[in-house]
Amino acid sequence: MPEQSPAAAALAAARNCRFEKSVVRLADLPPASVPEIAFAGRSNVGKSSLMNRLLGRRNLVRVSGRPGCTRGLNFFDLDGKLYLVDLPGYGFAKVPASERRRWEELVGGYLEARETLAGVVLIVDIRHEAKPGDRQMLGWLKERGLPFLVVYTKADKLSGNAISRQTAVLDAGLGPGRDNRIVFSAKNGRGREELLYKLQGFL
Ligand SMILES: Nc1nc2c(ncn2[C@@H]2O[C@H](COP(=O)(O)OP(=O)(O)OP(=O)(O)O)[C@@H](O)[C@H]2O)c(=O)[nH]1
Ligand SMILES: [Mg+2]
Repeated sequence: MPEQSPAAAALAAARNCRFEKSVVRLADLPPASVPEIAFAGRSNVGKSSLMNRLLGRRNLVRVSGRPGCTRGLNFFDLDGKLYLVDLPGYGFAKVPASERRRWEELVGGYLEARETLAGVVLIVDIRHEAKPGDRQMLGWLKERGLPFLVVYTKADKLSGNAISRQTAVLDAGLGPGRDNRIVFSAKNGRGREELLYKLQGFL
C-alpha cells in the first residue's frame, strides 16, 4: 500500500470538518495552501448531499429545498490539510443572462486558475441524460487537464436494470471511461467507498 499524503489521510478520517467560507468573488479565495477537490454539477443534482455522505455528516453541507440555492464557492476545511469545495450549480432554467455570466466568470475563473485544485467531481443525475452544461464542464476540465471523476447519483431511485441502462446512456453521452465514473447514492451510501478511494488517488 503506497503511503498516504496528509490530504488523503484527512479525507479518509474526515475528523475535523468545518465550513470555512463562501466565496462570491475570485479575489476572496482562501490562500492556496492545501490541495482541494471541487464538486460540480447542475442545480439540485445532489452535490451537497454527496459531500455530506462522503464525510459521514448529516448536515455539514446545506441541502437545498429550493434549487439554485448555492451561489458561492463553499469551502470546507478538513483538518487543515484539505479543502472540499461545493461549487454553485448550473443549468437552472430561470436564471437571467447576467446571473449566468456571473456564474461563468466565477466558476470558470476558479477552474482555470486555482493552482491547488487537485481534481473535480462532476455529478449528474443517473435518471437523466447528459445536458449541455455537463458537457461544457467536462470540456473545461479536459482542456485544463484536470483529473476528474463523473458520479452518477440518485441510483436509489432506479431498479438494477434501469441503472445498467442509464449507466450505458450516460457513458455514451459523456464518455468518461469506466475507470472515471461511479454509480452513487447519497441516500443509501452506494459507491461511497469507491468514491473515497478514487478521490484519495487525486491527492
Ligand atoms: N433519493 C435521493 N435523493 C437525493 C440524493 N442526493 C440528493 N437528493 C435530494 O435531491 C435534492 C437536492 O439535493 P442537494 O444535495 O441540495 O443538491 P445540490 O446539487 O447541492 O443543489 P444546489 O446546491 O441547489 O445546486 C434534495 O432534496 C436531496 O435530498 C440521492 O442520492 N438519492
Ligand atoms: Mg448544494
